[in-house]
Amino acid sequence: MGKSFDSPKVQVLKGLQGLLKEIPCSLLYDDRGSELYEKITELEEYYPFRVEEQRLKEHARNISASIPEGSVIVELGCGTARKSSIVLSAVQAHYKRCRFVGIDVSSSFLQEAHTNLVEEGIAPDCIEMVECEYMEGLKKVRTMYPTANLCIMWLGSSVGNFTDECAIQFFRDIHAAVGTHSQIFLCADMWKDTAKLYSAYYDKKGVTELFIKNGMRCALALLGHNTTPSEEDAWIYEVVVNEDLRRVEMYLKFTNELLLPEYNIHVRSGERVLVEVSRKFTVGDFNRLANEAGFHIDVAWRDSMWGMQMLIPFK
Ligand code: AVI
Repeated sequence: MGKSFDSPKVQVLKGLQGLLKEIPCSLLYDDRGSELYEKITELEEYYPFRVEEQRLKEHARNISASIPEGSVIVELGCGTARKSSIVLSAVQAHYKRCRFVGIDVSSSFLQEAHTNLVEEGIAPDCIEMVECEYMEGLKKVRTMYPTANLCIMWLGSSVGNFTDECAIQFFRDIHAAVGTHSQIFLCADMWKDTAKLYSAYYDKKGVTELFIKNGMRCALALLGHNTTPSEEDAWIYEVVVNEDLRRVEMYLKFTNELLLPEYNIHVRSGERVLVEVSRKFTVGDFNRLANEAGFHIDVAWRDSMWGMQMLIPFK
């Protein structure tokens, strides 16, 4: 796949011109994709969302105690802040005060997040929202708070959708944007029973299939190719739980060929395009990743289903 610093269109081109075809998973989250993802989080089979919320509730007190007093809690892609509010309430109870900055590209999410946090009892004058891409947002927050410890929350196990190379670069970019007075608090899904993984990504209602097809539609639209419903019906959704790479792979198999000669793209009938991967970590996998990115794991809360970790940059 193209590198994440390529434009989305270049990433799509590189991904579809290669031998093993793929598209960048960042394209899954247009408005329709975000709506479908919300529906995925409500599916019976999709355990990650619920488990993460439960674990945050169980460990909120200990998590808050690992965030130094006076820290600014910054959430990347805060959405409606439903999960971060669990930690924020605990921080407020622990220190009698908490300061929060939500970063998101969606202004409607930021407004909703603000309302939700106030409803949860977070003092309105302690909440700020920054409508931005992540790194730009982090640089702004560092300018707003030049000396405070920044606790950067990255929830939702999104690290699972990154390759090692991209995740390492992402952590390094965070470090470069905010410096050493910072920590990252994130959740990562752990490797588990393959049948459980398969059904989480191949749900009976077919919502994940629609989500994946929507991503492919967005990718092709970037190349000026608007797909028809019958073209999309000919894409078969396939899920592979790859035990060697410890990841769930979500493919679309094309049963009709796709020819875009102006871009040198030819997806043959029967060929699969990898649309998304969701990695599931072991403790060792995650330790290696953090280490290579220049962070060490300070505290972790883990069980066989889920893992949450606090990362601190090496001095
Ligand atoms: C956002 N991310 C952590 C989800 C996951 O589980 O990898 C995206 C997703 N794709 C299909 N279902 C959910």
